Amino acid sequence: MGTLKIGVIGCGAIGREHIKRLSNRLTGSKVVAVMDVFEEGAKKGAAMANEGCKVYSDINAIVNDPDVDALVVTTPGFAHKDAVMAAVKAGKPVFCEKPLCTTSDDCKEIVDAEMATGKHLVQVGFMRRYDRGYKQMKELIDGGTFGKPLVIKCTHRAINVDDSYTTEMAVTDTAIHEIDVLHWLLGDDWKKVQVIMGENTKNAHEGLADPQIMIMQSKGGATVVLEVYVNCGFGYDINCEVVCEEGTITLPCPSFPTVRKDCKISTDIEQNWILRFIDSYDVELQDWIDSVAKGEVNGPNAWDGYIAEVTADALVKAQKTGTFEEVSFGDTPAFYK
Ligand code: NAD
Ligand code: ISE
Repeated sequence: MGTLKIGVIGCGAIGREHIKRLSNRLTGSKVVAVMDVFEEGAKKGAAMANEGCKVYSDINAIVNDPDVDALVVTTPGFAHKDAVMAAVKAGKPVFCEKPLCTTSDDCKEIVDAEMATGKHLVQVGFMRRYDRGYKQMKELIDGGTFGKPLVIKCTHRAINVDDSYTTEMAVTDTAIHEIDVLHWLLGDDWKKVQVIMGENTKNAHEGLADPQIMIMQSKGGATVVLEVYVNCGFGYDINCEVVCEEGTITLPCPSFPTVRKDCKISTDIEQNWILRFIDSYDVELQDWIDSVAKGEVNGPNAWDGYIAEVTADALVKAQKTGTFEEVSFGDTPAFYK
C-alpha cells in the first residue's frame, strides 16, 4: 500500500491539528501541500507538515496538483462547498470537517455531484462515531438487553467562544455533533425538533443566545434534550445519558486522577475539543487513510452530512419560531446504502 499524498485546505485551528497527526502520528499518509486564503496561516501549516510541503493560495491549484492524491478540508463551514466540489469534480477522495456545508441545499448539490461520478469520495468529520465511549454505548444499545431508548439527556458545553460565534452556530457548528452521533447511536432518523431559549448567561457576548435547550424527537420515539452552553466557564464538558426501558447507559468521561486535598475531593475536566477527542480524531483519520487506499468510504458520508444539515436547518428555524419544526428528507439513495 503506497503513501497517501494529502493536500490540506484551511490551516487554522483544526487544520493544523490534522496536519500534525497526518504528518507525524498516523501511518500511510504524508501532507504534500497546504492552502489557505491567509498566507501566514498557510506557511504555519506547511511548517508543521512533511518536508517539501507546497503552499497554495488557490483551491483549484491544490486540488488539481498531480502530486495530491486526496484532500482534507478544514476551512470554516461556509467555504466547504467550493473545496469539496472541486475535489469531487477532480475525482479525488476528500475528508471534509463538519458541517459538510452550512445549508442542506448545498449539501444536496454535493450528494448529487458525488453520485454522478459513480465513486464514493466524500467523508464528513463526525469524529464522535470513532470515540471509544460512544462506540461502547452503541454496542450496549445494539445488544438489546437495555431495551428501547426512550430519553437521551446531553450537554455540549465549552468554556467560552469568541465574538464571531452566532446563535445559529450553536446548531450548525456545535449541536451538529449530537445531531449526527445520536442518529448513529440510535440507528434512527429525526422527526421533529424544537429550541427553547432560556435566561441568557451574563458571559455571552451581545446578540448570542446562550445557553439553548434543543429537543429532538426520532421517528422511533426517542426524545433528546440537549443543553448547548458555550460560555459555561468551567471546561469542555460533553455528557450523554441514554435512558432505556430496562436501564440507563452513560457516556464515560475522560479519566483524570481524583485528588483529596484541603478537605475536598476533585478531578479535572478537559479544556477543549482538541484534547477531549484527540484519540477520536486519530482513529477517524487513520480509518479514512486506510479506506481511501481501498477506494472506499467507511465513515460518515455525504448523505450523512446532508441529513445532519436538514436537521440543523429545522433547528435554526425552530430557534426563531419557538415551536416544533418537522425534519424531512427523502429515502437514502441506493448509492449510500
Ligand atoms: P479556524 O478559523 O481556526 O481556521 C479556518 C482556516 O481556514 C483559517 O486559517 C482561514 O484563514 C482559512 N480559510 C477561510 N476561508 C478559506 C477559504 N475559502 N479557502 C481556504 N482557507 C480558508 O477554524 P477551525 O476552528 O479550524 O474550524 C475549521 C473547520 O473545522 C470548521 O468547519 C469547524 O466546524 C471544524 N471543526 C471541527 C471540529 C471537530 O470537533 N470535528 C473542531 C473544530 C473545528
Ligand atoms: C467546534 O467547531 C467543534 O466542532 C467542537 O467539537 C465543538 O465542541 C465546538 O462547539 C465547535 O465550535
